[in-house]
Amino acid sequence: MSVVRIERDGDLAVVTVDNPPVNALSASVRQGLWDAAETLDADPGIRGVVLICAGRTFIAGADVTEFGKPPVPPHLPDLVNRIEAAAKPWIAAIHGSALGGGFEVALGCRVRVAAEGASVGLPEVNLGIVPGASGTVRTPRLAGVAAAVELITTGKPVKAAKAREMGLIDAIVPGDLRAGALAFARQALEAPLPAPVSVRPVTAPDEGFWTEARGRVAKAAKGAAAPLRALECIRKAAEAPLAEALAFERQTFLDLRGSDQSAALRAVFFAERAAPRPAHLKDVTPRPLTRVGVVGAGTMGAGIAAALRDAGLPVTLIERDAAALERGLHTLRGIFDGAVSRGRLTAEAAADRLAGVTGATDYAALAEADLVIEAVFEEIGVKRAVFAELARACRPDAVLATNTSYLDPRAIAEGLPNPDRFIGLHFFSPANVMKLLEIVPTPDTSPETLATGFALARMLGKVPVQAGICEGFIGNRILKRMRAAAEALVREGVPIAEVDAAMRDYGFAMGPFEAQDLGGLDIAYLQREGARAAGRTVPETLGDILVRAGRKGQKTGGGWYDYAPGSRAPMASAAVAKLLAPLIAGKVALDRPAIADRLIAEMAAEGDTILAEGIAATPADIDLVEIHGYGFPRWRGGPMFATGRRG
Ligand code: T1G
Ligand code: NAD
Repeated sequence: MSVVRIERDGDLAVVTVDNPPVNALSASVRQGLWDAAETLDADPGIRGVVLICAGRTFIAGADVTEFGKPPVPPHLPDLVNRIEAAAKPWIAAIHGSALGGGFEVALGCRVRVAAEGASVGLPEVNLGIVPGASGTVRTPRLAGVAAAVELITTGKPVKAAKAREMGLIDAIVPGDLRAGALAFARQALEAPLPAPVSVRPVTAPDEGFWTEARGRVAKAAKGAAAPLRALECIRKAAEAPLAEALAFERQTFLDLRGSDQSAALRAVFFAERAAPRPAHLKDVTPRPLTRVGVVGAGTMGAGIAAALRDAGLPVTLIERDAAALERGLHTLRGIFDGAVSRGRLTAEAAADRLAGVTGATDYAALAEADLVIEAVFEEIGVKRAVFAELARACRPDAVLATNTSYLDPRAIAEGLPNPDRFIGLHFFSPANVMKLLEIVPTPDTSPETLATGFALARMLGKVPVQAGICEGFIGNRILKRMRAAAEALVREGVPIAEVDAAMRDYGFAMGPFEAQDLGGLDIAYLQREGARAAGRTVPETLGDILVRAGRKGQKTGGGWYDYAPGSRAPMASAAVAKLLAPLIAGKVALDRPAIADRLIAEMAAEGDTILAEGIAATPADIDLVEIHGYGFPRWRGGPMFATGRRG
């Protein structure tokens, strides 16, 4: 069947794009739309055209898979112009998402209407590019420069109601979109139509506007190039004639499309979409998940419970006693209240989230749970005791999961009846925010249980990555290696603050030493001490010396840095310099890019080892772990991509 079809409804035509899954603008869709404009312009029985899409969404954009290939005409900018120039006016009827080139096609239409749940956006900066078919030029003419800057430099889609307020769409159509759009079109054709978007005037803001916008956009971009380039395009659109602005946008688009950043962001885009549905589980049906239990309501347990509630799942929360349960519920309330005060959640929604949590100290409350996630203290004895309780209280087919960071899941599951339903689900802190979920099967874990882990990730909107069993799984293992390399640099004489600054310059929000001061140096220290107590040789680290001197990070007023009371601003520490002086070789001159290169190379080298051992399946998985669990700059693609390991 054709990807673009024409039907007639009296004197109106309905042009339907049907190119699953997301109606991307492949060459055949562009050609089909072009032909439709030609056919309908030549049809004397037709007065207007409604453009609508089949399936789950309006046109979601250019076909990203075509980016590396030679362009095939008709080119999208020409198509948008062709639709705008049609003798019979086109009306876009939007459902799902009109994104990127999809929204640009809608910009070529004379009028835009949308279904209630629809959203529109120009997400190109997320792919390291700018809109390439007049988005930066037509949007300011349609909705003003400020709205265009917000939409294009953030790349965030807006919902129909907000799009209507911003002037991006003309009307919201309740009920059946096709019928509503046809009725709207009939009425609109009775009066003079609004001017085509490209001929509408645009008001150029003053220099102060651009200075402020540049500062704000640069800060949010954290090193990504596209948002600032998009801003330049919008400025050109506001100040130069139409043709010049269109040419400038096209050139910027072509420049960026071939850039390293765009290649990295495209690789991340496809890796993220592949992650939730791994090929080896294609034919495996996950267990249904309707009731979930969480044991332990500390930092992680409360965060996991919040994530489950955000996805609409009822949660039973188990603690060891009433006081601990009260503390846990208090933490959980704090998470939802925080979302309310940041404007992310209404007070009613927060109350509803909390009402869906049942607290208990008796495991009998878990009798009906489909899945229970354990998040108690990181001690093998405590965890084993919890799983013994779960074995007694839960259904024999309930999936039982541990959130352990470092313990061997096989040891935790020892003696568990039906061990095929056991699995590691490693969330990251804060668990309701961080997107990464490491999924760790044991040799006994059944494919259904594994598939259920991935199904859970999909429900929670997480990025799941399967990891094999080793100390620290994928992410913490790489973190450990990177931290050791950072300490090695300090031993060679690189100042602590230079290491952190190098990683911030690279694109991380924080350097490795600042991050340890924030999280606390004691956790890793205790783990090393545990290993030493168990008879393993663990050489003394610089971090050990600091912890023994009482410097555990911000919470003790100092770690790698000093902190003034009440301040989070790191200050170089004379005390640290003195403690570490005997171990520092001298002073080496390494510039910041060289420092970052060295640490990224170490991360990638650990990635190689992890792949060789089969702990991770692909380099892309490792990159997803670093981007979604450890703040690796997305536009660099991850350590494996950045070091050329992804072909
Ligand atoms: N091109 C090709 N494939 C795409 C695609 C695209 N634009 N968008 C999605 N897919 C595939 C995706 O890989 C997956 O494939 C399947 O569709 C379902 O996606 C000139 C330069 C529309 C909100 O950035 O945001 O236009 O894994 O799992 O959750 O200015 O897809 O099934 O094989 O995400 O329902 C701008 C990106 C392009 C939109 C639907 N557009 N897509 O979400 O499904 S640049 C975008 C999305 C551009 C012009 C330019 C989402 C969605 P598979 P999914 P979903
Ligand atoms: P936490 O100390 O904040 O919370 C642990 C909670 O478990 C406490 O509320 C405690 O009362 C409860 N608890 C202890 N024994 C229990 C029992 N027998 N029955 C019921 N509840 C019990 O610890 P956390 O930071 O939330 O870590 C929990 C687990 O998550 C650990 O295995 C840890 O390694 C792992 N983890 C932590 C992080 C992190 O960043 N904090 C990240 C990933 C994984």
